[in-house]
Amino acid sequence: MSTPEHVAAPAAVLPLTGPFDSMRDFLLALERRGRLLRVASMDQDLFEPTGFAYRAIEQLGYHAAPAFLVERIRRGGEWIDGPLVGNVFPGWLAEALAYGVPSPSGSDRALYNATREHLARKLGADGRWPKIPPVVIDQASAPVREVIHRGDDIDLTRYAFIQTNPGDAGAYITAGTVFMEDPELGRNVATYRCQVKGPRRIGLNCEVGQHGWNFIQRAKKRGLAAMPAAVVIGADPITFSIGTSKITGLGEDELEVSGGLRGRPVELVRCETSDIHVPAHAELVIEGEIPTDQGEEEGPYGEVYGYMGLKKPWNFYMDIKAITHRPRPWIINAFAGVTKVTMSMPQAVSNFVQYKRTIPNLVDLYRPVETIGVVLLSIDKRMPGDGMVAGQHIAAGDLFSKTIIVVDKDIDLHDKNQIFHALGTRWQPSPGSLLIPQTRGFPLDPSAPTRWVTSKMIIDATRQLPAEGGPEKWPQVSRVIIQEKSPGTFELVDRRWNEYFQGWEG
Ligand SMILES: Cc1cc2nc3c(=O)[nH]c(=O)nc-3n(C[C@H](O)[C@H](O)[C@H](O)COP(=O)(O)O)c2cc1C
Ligand SMILES: [Mn+2]
Repeated sequence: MSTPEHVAAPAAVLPLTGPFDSMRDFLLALERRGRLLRVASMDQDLFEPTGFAYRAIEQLGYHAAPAFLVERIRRGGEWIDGPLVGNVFPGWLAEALAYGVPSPSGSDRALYNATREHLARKLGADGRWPKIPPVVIDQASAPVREVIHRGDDIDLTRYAFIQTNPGDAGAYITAGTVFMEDPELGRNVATYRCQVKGPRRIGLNCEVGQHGWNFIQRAKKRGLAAMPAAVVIGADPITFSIGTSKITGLGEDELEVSGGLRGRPVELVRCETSDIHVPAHAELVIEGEIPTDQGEEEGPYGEVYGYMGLKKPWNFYMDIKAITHRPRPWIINAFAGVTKVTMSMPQAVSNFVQYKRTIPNLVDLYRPVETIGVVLLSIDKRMPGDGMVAGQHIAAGDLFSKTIIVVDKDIDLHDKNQIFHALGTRWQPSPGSLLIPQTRGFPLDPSAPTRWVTSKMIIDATRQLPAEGGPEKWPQVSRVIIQEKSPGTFELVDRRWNEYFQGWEG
């Protein structure tokens, strides 16, 4: 098989681990680890990429389903060149590579631990991430400016943006990083979905209260009828992910944190039509202007909870002034509500440090990738009430928490079997539950009809102490007895594992 023309650099010059300067280098590193599947073509008219994304998760699981790259798609009966790329953060290997764990190896769980420790070492004693400001390079040396379209030459429909779900209002830029600037606040970098509305117009869905929303309101107050912005496809994986997390406040530049995590600055280049600066090694940049006081309807769109959202009668839009890109840009699609769409580790690490201050006996904290709304935590239980105290801190502090399950420190939060076992054997629904009738919640939860408002449930599945109404003495876990009384058992079985199954066709 010949090398596809859009594979830019020969594999040998690519680093074996991150941080990477571009999404493309990161994906090629995944490919070398056997975690990127190339498919020659897919039929978008039958929503094949989305079908594939669902099936990959269903058949292989969230952690083993690979990233996939589709060379061309059939859309509206015509073949268009991609590539279109999905599931770009497959398993914990993806985060280990992206954040630059040295020689990442071992099981998915080992990679999770290694990445967490790698990032925890970067977090300052003050709980803040290191910062390195970006640098600006020459327009002439920026890969994202190899191809430039202006004026009538602009046609967004040329690129492999897709309608992810038949219920969506149309094709979307699902993983665009929106760059905005404000004279006082500086830069903002954030992912907001953008509906493709025509060859030179996109919707821009920054929800009320988001930093982007603030930036637009401030531009309007300054008297600007339209505010320049740029939507970037294929920013490097760390920059993309920081742009999707709430670890920077209003007026804090996401790129400085991205630089800090990368250990070297993000390289920027000036836009074609505005003073905004964008990552030089991105795949594609859409430059334009957002009217500050005019809007249009937008949506519906299949959102991250896995449900179709509501059509919005009024939403921002952007008129496109220029498109610049690499030759054959890689179009990254976030299959929202289907696959994992961003990297979560920095948020997880800083959350852990934050909660460790208020819950000193916190052992581990994990939001399962399978769903939003469930938060698992384990504690080193010492006092009656410890489980409920810990659960209430999380309920109050974590916007994404709705069902909060607290377990003892011997339970591995990544092992669903152990969580179910604790629910079945250690939890007494009364008094081990606390229903919070009304508090703040994440606004997209389809079960909560009033935005920002939700009820919550804390499940204290730690072994209840006598003072909490639990038994005088808890029996030992049988598996622990075999580990303690016969330490060679699991070692022997692991050693013979392949031998047992030799010639077995089950
Ligand atoms: C794939 C993806 C799509 C997203 N789409 C939106 C969106 O359409 N609107 C929105 O307000 N937030 C969206 N988010 C969440 C924001 O990116 C996130 O809240 C981010 O912290 C916002 O940055 P800001 O605080 O600078 O506004 C999305 C996140 C991801 C990962
Ligand atoms: Mn921000």
